[in-house]
Amino acid sequence: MNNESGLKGIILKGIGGFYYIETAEGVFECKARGVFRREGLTPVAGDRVIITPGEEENKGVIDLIEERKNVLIRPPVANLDRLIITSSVAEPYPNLFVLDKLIAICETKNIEPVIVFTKSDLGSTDEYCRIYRSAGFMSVAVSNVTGEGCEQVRKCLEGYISAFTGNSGVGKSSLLNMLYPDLKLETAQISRKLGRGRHTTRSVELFKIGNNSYIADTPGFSSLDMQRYEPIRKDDLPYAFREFRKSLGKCRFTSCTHTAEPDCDIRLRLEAGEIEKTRYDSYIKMYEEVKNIPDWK
Ligand SMILES: Nc1nc2c(ncn2[C@@H]2O[C@H](COP(=O)(O)OP(=O)(O)OP(=O)(O)O)[C@@H](O)[C@H]2O)c(=O)[nH]1
Ligand SMILES: [Mg+2]
Ligand SMILES: [Zn+2]
Repeated sequence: MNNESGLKGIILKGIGGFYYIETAEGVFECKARGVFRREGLTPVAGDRVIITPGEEENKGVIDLIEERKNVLIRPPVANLDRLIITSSVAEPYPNLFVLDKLIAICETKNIEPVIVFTKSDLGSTDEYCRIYRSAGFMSVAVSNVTGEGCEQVRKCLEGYISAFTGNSGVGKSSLLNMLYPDLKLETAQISRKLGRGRHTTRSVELFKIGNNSYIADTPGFSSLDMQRYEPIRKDDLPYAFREFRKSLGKCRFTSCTHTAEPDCDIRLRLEAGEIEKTRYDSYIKMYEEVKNIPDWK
């Protein structure tokens, strides 16, 4: 492969086999070499690539996908520094189990989760924010009606590649439009009948913000999408709850699963109110899901 003529870039989006790649020489529309498909490697937004420009202006082919820092299936995006996990305190209401699962996936993929609660004009965000701050996360209440939290979210995107994720209808695109009005993303009214959104955003797209930040708007997921993630093995699970980590090694039994054992440091801290009940409950539920998967699998 001749990389002398290669041009470095980042995939902004992929549609129907074409990828749009931002380079120092503008945006190129590219196809991926067949070898990627044969290797089962699908280019996704956020991938850093090397392309060879073709004869036609601003067209080319992707020659190489650089090694990824991480990749998510839902939303399909690579090399994330931050995942902005968005829930709303009005319809659709937060599902803390889904939220904690997403956070746990972030922890295993070296992505810093930022927990955002939208529609603070319609309900109280206090308890939700308290839970996640106490667990050690940046947690922000926002409203596109009052503008609350806007600047805080904008700040935490600076200098990073971030993606917004959350249920359809929580207001991801609305929030992005408030932060960056030039984006003019499509948003929708909540369907009254279903009480949830209608998947207004249909594909993942990365946008460049300022000089060195990228943000991805993504379509909302359903909780079924979670099943497409490799389960976190039971031995790794306690590490995916960051507020548990300082207890690890302090339980009476070295093999403590933190579910029922006596003198479990995590359970002691739960009783002392240092660990949030909802977070611990999510751990137990995730543990139940994976406890019968043998270690060798
Ligand atoms: N009251 C209130 N409504 C909001 C707020 N943010 C978003 N909405 C409304 O919620 C609805 C859904 O917003 P979207 O931005 O389309 O939601 P989304 O998360 O992008 O949804 P998908 O693209 O389907 O995943 C719209 O009617 C918005 O006006 C908010 O802070 N307060
Ligand atoms: Mg949207
Ligand atoms: Zn324990």
